[in-house]
Amino acid sequence: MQPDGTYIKTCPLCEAMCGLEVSIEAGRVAKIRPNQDDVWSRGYICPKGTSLAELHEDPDRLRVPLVRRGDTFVESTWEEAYQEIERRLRPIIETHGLEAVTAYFGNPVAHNYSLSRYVGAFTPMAGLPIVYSAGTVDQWPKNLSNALLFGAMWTFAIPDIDRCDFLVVMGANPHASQGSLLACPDVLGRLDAIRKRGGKVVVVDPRRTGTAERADEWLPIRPGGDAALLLAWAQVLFEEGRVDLRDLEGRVNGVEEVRALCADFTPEAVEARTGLAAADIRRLAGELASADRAAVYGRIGTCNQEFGTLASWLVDVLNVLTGNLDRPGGAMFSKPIAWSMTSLTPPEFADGFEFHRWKSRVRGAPEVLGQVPISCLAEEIATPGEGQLKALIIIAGNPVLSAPGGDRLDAALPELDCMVAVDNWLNETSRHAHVILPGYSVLEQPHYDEMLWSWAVRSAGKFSEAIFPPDPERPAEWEILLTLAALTQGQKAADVDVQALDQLFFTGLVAGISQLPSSRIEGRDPGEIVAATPGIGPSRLLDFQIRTGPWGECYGENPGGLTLEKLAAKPNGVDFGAMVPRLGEVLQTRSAKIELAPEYIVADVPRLRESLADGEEGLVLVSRRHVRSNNTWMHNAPSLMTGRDRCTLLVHPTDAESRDLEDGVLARVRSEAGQLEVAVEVSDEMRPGVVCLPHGWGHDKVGTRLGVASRHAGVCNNVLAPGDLVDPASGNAVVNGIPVEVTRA
Ligand SMILES: Nc1nc2c(c(=O)[nH]1)N[C@H]1C(S)=C(S)[C@@H](COP(=O)(O)OP(=O)(O)OC[C@H]3O[C@@H](n4cnc5c(=O)[nH]c(N)nc54)[C@H](O)[C@@H]3O)O[C@H]1N2
Ligand SMILES: Nc1nc2c(c(=O)[nH]1)N[C@H]1C(S)=C(S)[C@@H](COP(=O)(O)OP(=O)(O)OC[C@H]3O[C@@H](n4cnc5c(=O)[nH]c(N)nc54)[C@H](O)[C@@H]3O)O[C@H]1N2
Ligand code: SF4
Ligand SMILES: [Mo]
Repeated sequence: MQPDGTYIKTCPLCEAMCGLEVSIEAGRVAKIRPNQDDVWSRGYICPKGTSLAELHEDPDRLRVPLVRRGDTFVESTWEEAYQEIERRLRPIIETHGLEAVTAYFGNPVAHNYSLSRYVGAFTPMAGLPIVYSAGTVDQWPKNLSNALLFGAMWTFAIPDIDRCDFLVVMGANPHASQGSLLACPDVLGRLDAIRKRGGKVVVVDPRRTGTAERADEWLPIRPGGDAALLLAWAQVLFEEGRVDLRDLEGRVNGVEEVRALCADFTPEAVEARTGLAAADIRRLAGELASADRAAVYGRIGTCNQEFGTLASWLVDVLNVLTGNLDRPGGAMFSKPIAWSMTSLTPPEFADGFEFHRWKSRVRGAPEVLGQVPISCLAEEIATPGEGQLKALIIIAGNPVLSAPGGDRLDAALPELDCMVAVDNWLNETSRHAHVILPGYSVLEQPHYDEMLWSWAVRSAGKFSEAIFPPDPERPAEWEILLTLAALTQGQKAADVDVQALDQLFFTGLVAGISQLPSSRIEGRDPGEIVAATPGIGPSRLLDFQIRTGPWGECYGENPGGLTLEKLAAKPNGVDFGAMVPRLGEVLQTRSAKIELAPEYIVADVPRLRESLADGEEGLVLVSRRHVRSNNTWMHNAPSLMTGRDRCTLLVHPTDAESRDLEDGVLARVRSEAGQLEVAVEVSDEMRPGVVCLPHGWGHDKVGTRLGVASRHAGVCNNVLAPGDLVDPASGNAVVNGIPVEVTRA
């Protein structure tokens, strides 16, 4: 039994990475409090942080594998579960090849100690030609724009929130999300600080969110209007001679192309599409240019929409045109203590980024950055013919609820001959699996975020140990991934040697890194490095990432420098300061300059131009998040589910009145993709003409094991999202700005 005492833990639920103090009494969690001494979060947490105990103790959480027997699941040993996978997978691969097998990676992959470090090993080791992910209902447009502007898809410029004095927040609601592609605890407190030091915060959002409430100005934009607004801001800057690259002078290609592109996007020309007054647009361009330290920050509202790529790109364009990119108080690149696997250019893009290299079989959707839209998955399973998918490995994802057209996926999944879910719950997606393999709870494993520190506002880091030792019979998720990779490669379950596979992966990685000119171990003997890095699995990898990171001891090169052991000795974390200019280090474009006007993105501008005249007819639907909810999977934590129903349709009073809707009545919401019925919440926080549903609900499906969530089922907003509605350049789903009809049910 775990001795009584207080343990330090970093919350892995979102990008804020808050420090927690977990008190254990009599082998159980007695209390979870914010860790006031955490150097990074300094005592900040949100209500989800304290729910880790409920997640750990949830009687519905799976602790042993489940294997399907007809319509039910039976508990099995790990050996039996792996054998069942082998039994199902082998004939598929022998008959149809690996083209018939795919995987889907969900959001917790990015947050999980094991999965985040081994997902990059899994796909190549398994040899899967095509995989899917939640990325195409999320940040794919920004990945695309990063790839073309900076030469690196995971290199995000983030607002230097602690030093800027003018911040534009577009399509992000940190009041709920706690920051996204912006790791920063207590974003709202930091927005208050901007205002306190005399700065200004502007929120661009069709909804007057909790974030907008804390801003100086709210721009209730028409959904999808962001790219037009940003181009108009650029146009004003050029027209008024206020473009000033400052230190970026000579380091940017394409400024003149941008000038030409935005020439006809005057504030007047975009009024209709943005729904904003030209005078306000013009004034704000001036304020942006006048501010010494300013940043534009865009997040999911600028991605999951019709012009996702253009908007994501233009956010950085504005930061460049005002000379604020890579400048303190502007939009900067973090310098993580431990470099992330995502910073490595995938071999397929070693010679530059090329798109549309292949197309999806059924719809002909072009590949972008190695993926096609997640909405393709359903038809790839359901449509017979050469290349039809027969096997699916879902890793920490719930696409039946999270993907547009998830109802089609729900109908298609039972057709698979082999479906494996690596998941801790029997939920809307995993209920279709033949085998479910659970990972550890958060409290049963160590923690250090893999990729999130790459967009953190400070160069900080912290490692927390597991609090409860996991059952020794149970593999960690990295071991599960390596085993699944081996099974996919046709190995017999009984023969899989996880340690050997891990050694193969690690030695290969070290060898690759030792050849990178940008690496601190370039030219060193990889064998020596491997021998000097003890341990196994994610902790060994993390140790390597820290030791070869900017403050690392680098295998004798910098004695006294950081190692995992040294970091672990400081559970409250270490902090090496605020972001520093480092464009030269992060740029990976061939020109070694920022490519501000990439042809591929610019080619989408005419589509935007054509849309400028589109009027506002009828209602459109957008999504929202809530601080007490986390995508589709935390509705089973009782303490988060108290209070009023949060799965409601927000409707502006004038729209409600004209449709005979009032608070609490059921409305029928219909789109070209589907329909649902949901309770109305009349609210003037909506822009008129825009209605809003939260995402991640719809827990009324038969066959799940979610006692609490199923009593608060809610409805799945993705039933309304047409699967083929995508941002064409990136293939990212459009789940905001969907035309809907709303009537009283
Ligand atoms: N309409 C609409 N749709 C959206 C969005 C939107 O804003 N609007 N947002 C999109 C975005 S940004 C995202 S990221 C996606 C998310 O889409 P998904 O990633 O598909 O959904 P999640 O709810 O994050 O799925 C988490 C799954 O992982 C499991 N899980 C939780 N913790 C662990 C763990 O430690 N290990 C393992 N193995 N499993 C675990 C949960 O039980 C759950 O099944 O949804 C997208 N869908
Ligand atoms: N509590 C909680 N935290 C989370 C999550 C969660 O589900 N719950 N999910 C996590 C995940 S996976 C992600 S990706 C992040 C997302 O983090 P955020 O990007 O901050 O996500 P949201 O809170 O959905 O805020 C998106 C905002 O975009 C607005 N919007 C919609 N359409 C448009 C548009 O066309 N233009 C503009 N300008 N705005 C628009 C919406 O009204 C909404 O307020 O949050 C993460 N954190
Ligand atoms: S904001 Fe909440 S969910 Fe996010 S890391 Fe902090 S405590 Fe966890
Ligand atoms: Mo996300």
